Amino acid sequence: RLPTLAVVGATGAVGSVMLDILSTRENVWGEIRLVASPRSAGKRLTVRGEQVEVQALAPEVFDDVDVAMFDVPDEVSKEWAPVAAERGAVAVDNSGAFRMDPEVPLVVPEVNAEQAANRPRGIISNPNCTTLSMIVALGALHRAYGLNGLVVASYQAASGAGQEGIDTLRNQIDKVAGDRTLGDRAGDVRAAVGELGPFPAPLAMNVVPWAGSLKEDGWSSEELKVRNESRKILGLADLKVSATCVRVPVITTHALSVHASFDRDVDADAAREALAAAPGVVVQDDPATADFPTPADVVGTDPTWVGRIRRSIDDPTSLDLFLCGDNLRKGAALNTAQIAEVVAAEFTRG
Ligand code: 11C
Repeated sequence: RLPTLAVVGATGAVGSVMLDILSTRENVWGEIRLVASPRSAGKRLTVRGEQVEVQALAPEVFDDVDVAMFDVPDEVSKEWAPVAAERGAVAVDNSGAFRMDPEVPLVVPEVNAEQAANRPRGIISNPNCTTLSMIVALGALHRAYGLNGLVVASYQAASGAGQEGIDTLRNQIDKVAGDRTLGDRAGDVRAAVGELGPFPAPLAMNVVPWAGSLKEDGWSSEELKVRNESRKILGLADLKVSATCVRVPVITTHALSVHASFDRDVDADAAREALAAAPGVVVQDDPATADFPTPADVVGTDPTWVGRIRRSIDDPTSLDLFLCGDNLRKGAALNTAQIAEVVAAEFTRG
């Protein structure tokens, strides 16, 4: 019997990418049930070429479900992932609600797939999209050289803040487009863009050094997620991580500049080879022809793209690199689907 899947949050920004992914990857599912808030119940969405009616989130939707994916806000996951687990489903959760729970594995199949089987609460967490946009490549470098430190600056897309983030950036771009008077006086862009939506400053014609909420000592929640989740996924409890998370006027695909330090001396060519051989990683790196990944070229693709790979001038044990990953695909829906497929294989193995 093929396992039954529930997709909770099917109508959101990540949910619609999920339906596309479920329609294009090898089919390992029997029934696929679509679930969303009562507001969206009754809508019909297409998955695997078939129209499926969206059901309202309720305990009964998890009856006979084997795997339930959650692409919903933290507070919804916090309440409902345990309900799905109680009813016998394995919950694969893309929120921040359970990621640091020691009884919940935090899984990136290319890095630590084996941990998906150890899930005492019946819940598996999917990492934050910023962590996910770099961690597959860093996992490969860790296997080669032994990682001991990361200094990260992110360049995060508006869609990380959901459909509201996308709509806000598009509206702001519409407001400033074509106005050649903007951009050389403080405050002129702010006055032109209108609603700031989920961002604390204008995003069109700007960069904003903030994502998430305020935590201790001035760190943002996003910066702490990059640190704590990288440590947990790589199994490096003492990894030194400093992150500065920045929002840029890109619709989808997060980019990161990473300074990574290792236990051993590194070599840029050998690092390129290790990365090129790693599943889920593509190396695009020819400085002579200005060939490197950018969000505009990467969006809509599955791998983590890496370029600008250099050995640090002042430290032979460090590499500097630039990475891009589609935050809605590998950063969210794709990794969730991959985790769910790892669980599905348990059912089909019997
Ligand atoms: C962003 N990475 O770009 C965030 C969104 O913990 O899953 C995802 C938040 C999370 O704003």
